[in-house]
Amino acid sequence: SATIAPETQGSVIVHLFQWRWESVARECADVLGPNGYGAVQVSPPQEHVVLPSAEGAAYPWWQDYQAVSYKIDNTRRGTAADFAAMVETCRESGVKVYADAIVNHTTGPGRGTGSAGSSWQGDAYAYPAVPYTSRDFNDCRHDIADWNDPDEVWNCELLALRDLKTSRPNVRTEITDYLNGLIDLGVAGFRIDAAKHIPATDLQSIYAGLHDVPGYGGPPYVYQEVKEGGGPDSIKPWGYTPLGDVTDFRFHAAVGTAVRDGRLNGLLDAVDHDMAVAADEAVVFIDNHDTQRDDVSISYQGMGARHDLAQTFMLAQPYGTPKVMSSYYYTQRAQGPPSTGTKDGNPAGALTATTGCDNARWFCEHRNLNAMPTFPTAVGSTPAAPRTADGDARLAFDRGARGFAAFNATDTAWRMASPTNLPDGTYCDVANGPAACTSDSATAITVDEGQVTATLPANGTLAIHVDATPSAPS
Ligand code: LM2
Ligand code: CA
Repeated sequence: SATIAPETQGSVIVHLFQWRWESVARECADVLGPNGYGAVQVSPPQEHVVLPSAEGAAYPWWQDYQAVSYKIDNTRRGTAADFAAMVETCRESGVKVYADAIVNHTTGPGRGTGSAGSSWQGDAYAYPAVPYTSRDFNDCRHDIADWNDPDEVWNCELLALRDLKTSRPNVRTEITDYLNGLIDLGVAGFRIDAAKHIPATDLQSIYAGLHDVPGYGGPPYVYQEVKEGGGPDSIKPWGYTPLGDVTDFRFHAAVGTAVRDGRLNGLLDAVDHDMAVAADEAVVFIDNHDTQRDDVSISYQGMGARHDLAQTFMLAQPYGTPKVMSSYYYTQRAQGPPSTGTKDGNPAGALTATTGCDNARWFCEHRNLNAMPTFPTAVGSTPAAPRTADGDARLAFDRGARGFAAFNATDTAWRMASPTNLPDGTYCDVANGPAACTSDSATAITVDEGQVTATLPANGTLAIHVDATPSAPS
């Protein structure tokens, strides 16, 4: 699509949901860069509401989806300096930063002081720090009632969130300036939150003013949140693809459920025929921060290794730009991230490669995938060709002569022998280890006379490709 900037490494995105900027920076250097990630999606960086208690939680995670101003200093994830340092460190590690951009709306009702100290009055539609006043909001001041009517979907309120009148030039300029400030810091892409609730013509005008990303020689990568529902084409995912990519929820619905239930046969056909938009227009995911809470077909919490298998499958198949989910343990929907308890429910700052990730706090699902993000980069757009199946829940396929992957969505080991088009030789299993191995590593896999032989444990995976082969053992 037209908005894709040149890649530093692959295009795989990981969403480090609610991570502090300093933790993201460390992860870029220690884990994301070395394992082939192309980009990290970070939580919204703009000033947000601060809610000591709401819907049963102290400082719910969704504070961030209510914008008070476009200041990026002192969000719950750190200072403006922390943010800038993160972008720089990630860039040096070959990893782009994509920001979640809240541009459809500001806050819900009520009034208060935002994370950077700005006052806000949702009740009066007043945000002096931007500034926005009442005339900058759409006239329909009630929730969307008819979800098939574009006029309501675009111009009424989503969850009582004050709906910006993006037809106004000054509103467009405020948003463009906000995004440009992030681009000038090196941010290379945006998830456009609630894009479906903004007319495509308004978004087009907002994007038209965006700067090129310094050092990458092109505009930012844009992927728009457009959940498919009823109504005309103008509010469907394909109503927004002329402007940029879209999130394809069909993938989550089809693949998440099938992998959970151990139905792998037929999935390659499904991703080939049954998705909403073209493969190069879609961002795909097994779960995201919303589906984990509101539409749980599959998530790491409760599924464990089967969820890892699903995310590995997503990285092995050809449809869409994969977005890996990395989340945290919770017992209540609104519950915020694991906290140090020191300041306003801010997430812990001590996440490192060796501390912080455990099944009681941050799950760090992405680390379980090892160097699998190198796989889509190595195989490119080569189609998938099934090679071996054993029942419905065990499947192996080639990606041309460039990659081979196998999946065992059962609770018992699978002794697999499968033909492959990969050239004979030794490869590093990137689903289970780093892209660099030696021929005596536990993850070294041999293709001999066109055949791969291996034992996949319960819920196990295997993935080899032509760009990950052993160096000679020392
Ligand atoms: C999204 N994508 O288009 C985000 O992925 C999703 O997480 C956001 O909802 C939503 N759109 C708006 O940006 C979340 C969360 C809601 C929460 C909103 C705003 O799922 O529960 O709504 O953020 O913080 C909360 C209350 C809701 C209330 C609203 C306004 O849960 O009951 O509505 O605040 O006060 C009266
Ligand atoms: Ca709107």
